[in-house]
Amino acid sequence: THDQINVSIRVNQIGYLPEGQKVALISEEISAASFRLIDLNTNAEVYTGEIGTSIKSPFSDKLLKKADFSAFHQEGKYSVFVEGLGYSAPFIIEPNIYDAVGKASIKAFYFQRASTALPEEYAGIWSRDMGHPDDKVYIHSSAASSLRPEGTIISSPKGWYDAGDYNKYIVNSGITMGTLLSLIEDHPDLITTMYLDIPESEDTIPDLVNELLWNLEWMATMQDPADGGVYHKLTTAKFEGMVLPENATNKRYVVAKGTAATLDFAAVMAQASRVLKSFNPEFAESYLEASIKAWEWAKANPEIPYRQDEINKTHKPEIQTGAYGDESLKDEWLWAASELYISTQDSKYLDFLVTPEDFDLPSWNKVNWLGYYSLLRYEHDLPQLDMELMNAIKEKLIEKADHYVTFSKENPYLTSMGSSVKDFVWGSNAVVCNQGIALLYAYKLTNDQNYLLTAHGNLNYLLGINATGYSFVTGFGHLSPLRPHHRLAEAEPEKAPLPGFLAGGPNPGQQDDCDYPSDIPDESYVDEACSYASNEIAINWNAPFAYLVNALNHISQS
Ligand code: 9MR
Repeated sequence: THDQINVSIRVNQIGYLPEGQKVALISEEISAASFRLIDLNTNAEVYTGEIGTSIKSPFSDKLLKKADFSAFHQEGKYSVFVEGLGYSAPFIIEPNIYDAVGKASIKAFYFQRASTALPEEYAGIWSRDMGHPDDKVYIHSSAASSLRPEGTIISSPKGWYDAGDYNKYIVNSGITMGTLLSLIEDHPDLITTMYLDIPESEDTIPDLVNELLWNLEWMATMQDPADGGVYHKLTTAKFEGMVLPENATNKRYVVAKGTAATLDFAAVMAQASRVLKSFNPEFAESYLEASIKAWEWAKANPEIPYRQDEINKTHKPEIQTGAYGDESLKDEWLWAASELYISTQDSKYLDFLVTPEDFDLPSWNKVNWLGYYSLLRYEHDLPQLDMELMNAIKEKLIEKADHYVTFSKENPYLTSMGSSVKDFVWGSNAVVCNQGIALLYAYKLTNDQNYLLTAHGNLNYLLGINATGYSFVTGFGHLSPLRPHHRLAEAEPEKAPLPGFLAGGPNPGQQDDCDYPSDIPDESYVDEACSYASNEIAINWNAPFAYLVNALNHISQS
């Protein structure tokens, strides 16, 4: 029987592509020298192979062994059997094996919608009543201006909840939107074929574009029409309890305009104007205007970081929610200038396109490479771009991608994740995804399969081949998070967690009060709702996951 599933045999718990690399990783000491592949429909043994020699884990003394069945291509449902251990989690071999998780990773954004009820027709058992109308949001004293003094009420509905909490933060929406808009620009066929089953599905606009519009419409309201500056966030003063949106009714504020928020906004709106051109020309035009206006505000206010502690010294009520404070703004300038240059081809932005000294992995506070990726995408349409700049971008990207490939071949998990211990930060799973995306850009430039293989290794890591044994996406895999730090889920703990969400992932920082099973960086994960530092969900983690899984899926099917 295969009822004793043993996750010490690590597999991609969703499955493998028939032609792809297929490896299981054995994370317990064993004497068996071979493994078997069992067809779960017939119970037949369909393949046997030798177990590889031990490889040391990069972060612990654990020894791991590979079971490689890449030579097996037959479609079906299988398990890896190892004498003494038992059966791995079941998995499928099929060409469209990532369709469902790819779709779910984007449908997750629908579940994060603020200011609307989610009918059962689209949300199934996760249907809910309307909450957070955000039609009466207060100007916080830190955001007061002469036309909008403290206490002024503005309307700022829609948007996505940032994460496990219910607030809406422009900086984090920035990288999230940039990543999803780039998915559309890099894989345009995807958008015409992906059906998400959302209220707008029957209109003429692709579902993915409609989903992005939900957040764009909110973002547009965060710009002060008087001067073009953008508020840093829309938030309650303190985090709400673990209750449903309809019961989370504390006063909401827009807080302090800032340069990072304004430049991120400028970048997103400029990129959105390109994507929307053929679907909604009116919005496309108004978003480009909003972008230019935001840029002008930033020019006049080039260094206004968001410093929550400082703000709280002089403004009331005290704001305790996510800070997303960023002291270094060079990268935001680069990103905004890149997107604005591509969308307007106005040469005034060219001066801001400085040559990269390094490859910086995108994260909410490091966004320059979102701009460089876009320049790479449109290089051939932009004759004015400096050759030296473009060469440096390629060189730095390839240098890093090569480093990732080398590391992935040496470490047992076959992933670029962990080439530096610093990879295991708060939201480390987004690091895995963003490294995968970088590898896909390197692949696009060179057609070198090693980059594609390593990017796929990162997907395998997220779906089970990692030091914890979890598939980190809710609802997908034999062992996946059941108690994410997610108010929408925790408010109704009797239900399965909302599906398609990537957990933050291993984080030895452990900045919460949970008990972790291990202090080792890549094992520092706990599937408990208290663990906002390792088990929260967030839009800026789901976006690169959606990019990685859908891009890999698209590449393998085209
Ligand atoms: O993703 C953010 C991480 O980089 C920071 O270290 C952490 C602490 O400031 O905050 C994370 O973002 C959280 C935000 O502040 C509030 N909403 C939930 C986010 C994910 O945990």
